[in-house]
Amino acid sequence: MKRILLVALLSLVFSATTFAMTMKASNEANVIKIKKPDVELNIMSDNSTEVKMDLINQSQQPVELVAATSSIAQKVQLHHFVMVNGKRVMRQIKSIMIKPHVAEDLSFNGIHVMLIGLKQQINIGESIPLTLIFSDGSHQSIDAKVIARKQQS
Ligand SMILES: [Cu+2]
Repeated sequence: MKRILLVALLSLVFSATTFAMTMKASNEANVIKIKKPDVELNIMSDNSTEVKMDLINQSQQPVELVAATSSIAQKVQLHHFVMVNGKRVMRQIKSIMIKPHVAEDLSFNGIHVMLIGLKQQINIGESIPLTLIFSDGSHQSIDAKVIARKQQS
């Protein structure tokens, strides 16, 4: 009985260690370089706003941005624009593909990260915490700066 317990305990410790090592390795890799993360100041009627950034894939493999979280928003989605009855509307997408050695530039008018249900007011120049989760299991926490829409490039 004792032996079974010991084996179970050992395998638990081992799997926890393996998990920790995997997490560490994927964090150290930083395969995706994130440049110029900006949050749009304009808040939409549903208390949401857009985030843009440049995502540069420094690896040989395609990597997808699969999710994002922020402590200031109730939920965060990945969006693109589609035409519906002659109107540009935002729709949720499952992931954003970043090809090897390519910079995928997110924008307020194109593919973007959407902060939905803001828990607080945001002001120009403020830093908004955002965590990006990628298909290779890595994740990166960044600060996105609040800017006015006219400042976009
Ligand atoms: Cu959106």
